[in-house]
Amino acid sequence: HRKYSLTVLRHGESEWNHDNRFCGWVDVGLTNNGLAQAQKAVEALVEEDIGFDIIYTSVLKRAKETAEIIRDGLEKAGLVSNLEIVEDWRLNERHYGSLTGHNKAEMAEKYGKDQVKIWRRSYDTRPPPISESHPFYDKIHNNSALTVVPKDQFPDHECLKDLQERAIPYFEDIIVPQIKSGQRVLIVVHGTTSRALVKHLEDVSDEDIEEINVPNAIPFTYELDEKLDPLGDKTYHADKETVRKAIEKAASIGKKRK
Ligand code: DG2
Repeated sequence: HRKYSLTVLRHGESEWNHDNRFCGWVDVGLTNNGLAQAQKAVEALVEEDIGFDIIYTSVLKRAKETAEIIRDGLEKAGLVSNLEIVEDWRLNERHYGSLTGHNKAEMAEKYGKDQVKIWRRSYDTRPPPISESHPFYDKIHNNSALTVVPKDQFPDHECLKDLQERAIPYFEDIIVPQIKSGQRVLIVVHGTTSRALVKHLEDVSDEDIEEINVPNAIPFTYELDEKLDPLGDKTYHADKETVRKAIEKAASIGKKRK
């Protein structure tokens, strides 16, 4: 029977989600819509009386801002007090390599939809690496939030498998002990980090993970047994139609620049 629960949330719409650009390690903020989406996520959690003891997030501001909105909202509703937010670079989005900054639909036009789907959703195919002359190379490397990343671990490009190899040890070593000690944990992360957690928890195959898309700003909860195996499907904290549309949006290649 039910022993633990764990809630995961992808950040609200970021500036580059809005502009339909590959983002990865570029540190953009949330749009006004993203802020409002995070507020909606708070309302859903409050409605269901869901509180947490600790929040884990990445060092990128789209995730951190979302985590702060959740914390502030839950505190205001009286569901939590002094909720700690722990950030770590190992929960960052995957590094999108040379695709960083490019419009997703334009890349599909140039390289074909199938290739872009492989880059976005395959388990182990990396996008091409970012070069030092890439327009966003300096921006990433000069970001003081990323100085915590050990030099020899700073990626030039990552696929889901690469992300999994840094994020899942962090989950196992740092987060799991908290869950097992009875803490109610929320993890506020990114599309690919969420897919890594879903793959790990649900033991999804390398092929099946290609069809799994995580929506912005809709929290989902697993009930877990003592071995941290999920008891049934994850529950999204939003109505079915909202979830369906948001997943469809996360899967879509989006629109070209106007
Ligand atoms: C998106 C995911 O990451 O893009 O890096 O562009 O979750 O931080 O918005 P997030 C990005 P896709 O893999 O869905 O294209």
